[in-house]
Amino acid sequence: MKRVRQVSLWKMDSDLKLLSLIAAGMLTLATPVGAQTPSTVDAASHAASAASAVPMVDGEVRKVDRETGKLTLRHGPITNLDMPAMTMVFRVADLKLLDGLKEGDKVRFVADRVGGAFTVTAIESAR
Ligand SMILES: [Cu+2]
Repeated sequence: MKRVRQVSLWKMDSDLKLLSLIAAGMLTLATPVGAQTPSTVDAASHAASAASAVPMVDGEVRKVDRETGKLTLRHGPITNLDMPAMTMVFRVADLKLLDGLKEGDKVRFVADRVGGAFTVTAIESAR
């Protein structure tokens, strides 16, 4: 369920804590009638188990724009987004993710849809 993955990634970014709370509320609404109202702890542990399921994707840096927090990547298939290999622009969840990145770098990264925008939530250099 896509929503659960988003909660887990939002949780990594304190700036998006509010969105996480909203998403947790949606999970509560999705609970079948008759079930106990899940606490926020339940939602968090759900998210934690889903986080490990989000795969790292191979990519290559095409452009780094620190002004706008945008990162252009040539990437392999992103299974959690049902996206084939392509070159495209991502937002980054945190400007710190751009530190040390430059055009031509081979990377491994995690991407998800955050607030409707394709967003890199984690990235590391690949050897
Ligand atoms: Cu893409």
